[in-house]
Amino acid sequence: MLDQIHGPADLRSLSYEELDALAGEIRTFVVDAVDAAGSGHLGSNLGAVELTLALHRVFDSPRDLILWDTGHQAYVHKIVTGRQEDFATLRKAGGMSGYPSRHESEHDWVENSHASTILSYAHGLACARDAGTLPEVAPSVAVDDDADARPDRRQIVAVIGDGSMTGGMAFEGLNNLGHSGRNVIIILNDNGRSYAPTVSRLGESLARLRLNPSYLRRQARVERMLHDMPIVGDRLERAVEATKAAVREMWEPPAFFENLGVRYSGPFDGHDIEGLERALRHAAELDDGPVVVHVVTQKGKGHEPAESDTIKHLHDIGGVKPGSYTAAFTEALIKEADERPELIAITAAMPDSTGLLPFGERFPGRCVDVGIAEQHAVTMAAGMAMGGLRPVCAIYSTFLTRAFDQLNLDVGLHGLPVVVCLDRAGITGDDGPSHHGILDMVLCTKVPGLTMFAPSSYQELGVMLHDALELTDGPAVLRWAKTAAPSVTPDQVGHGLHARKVRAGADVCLVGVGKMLAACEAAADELEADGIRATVWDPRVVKPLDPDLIADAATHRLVVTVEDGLRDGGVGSAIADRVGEQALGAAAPVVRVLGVPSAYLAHGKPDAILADLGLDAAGVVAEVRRSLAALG
Ligand SMILES: Cc1ncc(C[n+]2csc(CCOP(=O)(O)OP(=O)(O)O)c2C)c(N)n1
Repeated sequence: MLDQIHGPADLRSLSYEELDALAGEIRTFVVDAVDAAGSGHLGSNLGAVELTLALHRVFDSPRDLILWDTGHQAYVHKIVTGRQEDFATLRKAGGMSGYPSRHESEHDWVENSHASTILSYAHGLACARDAGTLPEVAPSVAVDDDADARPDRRQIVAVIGDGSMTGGMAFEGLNNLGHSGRNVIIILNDNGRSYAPTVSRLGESLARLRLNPSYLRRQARVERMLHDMPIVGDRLERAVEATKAAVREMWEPPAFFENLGVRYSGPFDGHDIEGLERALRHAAELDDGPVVVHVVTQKGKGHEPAESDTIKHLHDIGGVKPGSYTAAFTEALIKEADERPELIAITAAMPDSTGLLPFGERFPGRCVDVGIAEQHAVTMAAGMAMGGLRPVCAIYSTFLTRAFDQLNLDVGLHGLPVVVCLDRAGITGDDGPSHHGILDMVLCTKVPGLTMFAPSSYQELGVMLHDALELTDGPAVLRWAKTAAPSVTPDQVGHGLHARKVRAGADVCLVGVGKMLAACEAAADELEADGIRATVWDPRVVKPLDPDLIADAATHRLVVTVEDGLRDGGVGSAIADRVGEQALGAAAPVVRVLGVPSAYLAHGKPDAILADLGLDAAGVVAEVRRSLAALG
């Protein structure tokens, strides 16, 4: 049946039995596609199959706007909006994105995969709709036929998970939307999970609500009553009020939403298409402000390995690999925590992929999951440090940009010893532009008093975490890539805030930041075969820069710096500055800075993207040859 679905209109003629069969086919398709891609989001998509089908049958996308928070759960949306064949290239270079993509389809509006944004987008789009500036889209024939019963208004439908509801922006959006009274339908896709179980009292209340049999019976009664009534005027009003009164009596979430000016309806079974459609139609008929439709889904539904994965219901596939920087962090953190009872680890809803799960098992009560709330995590860490604890925040590099203000002012200005550990730094690849961790060095190196480390091996990470925790008068940041970490001997490990000279040569000085050290060493080998002798430095600490590194670099006529972060304003440009000052009055060396350009880089394999940018051994060799030739 799946091959008959070329667009949302093809769904509308199907019976509920056919839809159930289609849902099964879609699940098999998604599992196979993620398996073939070797990466991708699984559990979240398997849980959203029926919801997506119901949304596309009730609403007329793209005339109605279906907006996905984070976007990792939009595979089914892609499947039913004509992109089945593109799944063969899922997350591959030049192929289909793992998130909604405006370039791919008119059904996709938002492609930023940082969480908790969708209520703000929805509010803005509702303002544009109400102002009449939203670009026109003709209604599709099928929906036009039965649209008479509904207000002639383009619907704005924002789908947000219970995990993403824990983010500050979502609360800000909800508050403002409720106050504005704009008509927006919010689908709260509640599976009780972020990556890990969702950490929030609202989440707990939602769970109580959805698990309480007497509530559900009463809810079902009210639902039946609503369903049996002609949907007009006063009587609908009265029925809705009855629903509200019924749920308000005892349960907090409805009151939580309604106190903010947002109607609440639910909870509805997110795998019952017919019931979902009824709920969505009712929501569409309301005309007095935003409404939350609370939908209960099961993450990973219909795929045994996902259903039985108690850690993350196969949110995505793959885990922490032995020998990775993340594994080194886990090991080092546990070692440090053994010695430092005041050490606390903090995660923003990602305890598994940041390597904190073994820490949490070993030290229950010393691992805090704050929800998808990076800003709060960093300022909470500031408070902890003020009070004498030693917080270590484990965050993906790309998500720290959310909390830069907090790092700069709440932590930095107060000179607090907070340690921030950034995983997935550099070019991350498959997830595309919103997930590359390329801003961290540019941003963090501007925070006064902050020390920043970039480990180049498994062993360095442990040494650096220890040294970072020894600092007591300001923040420290460590950043590392997802890739395997080189394993080195004790004599290949530095110490303190010193850079490490890896080898000496008179013709060129190569400086390789973090994992780029390996590219510089390989380039030095290749150049040596050509008679070009290279010095190689591992800066280790990218702020403050070691004066010995600067002084030595300044004795070469050519310096080439290599980093997997943004080139402009990054470590290389700071080195170039300092080398220029050092050589003042003498013949200053030429410093070539290699790094990532300011651009939204599409998805692809990290090594291939780096190679395209000249950030591999071959790129370094080419740069050295070109520059030496120009110098004559
Ligand atoms: C700002 C930010 N922090 C962290 C993440 C990583 N992340 C992606 S999906 C996700 C969990 C989302 O949970 P939920 O919204 O409930 O959706 P579900 O996958 O459970 O359907 C997290 C933490 C992110 N995308 N954005």
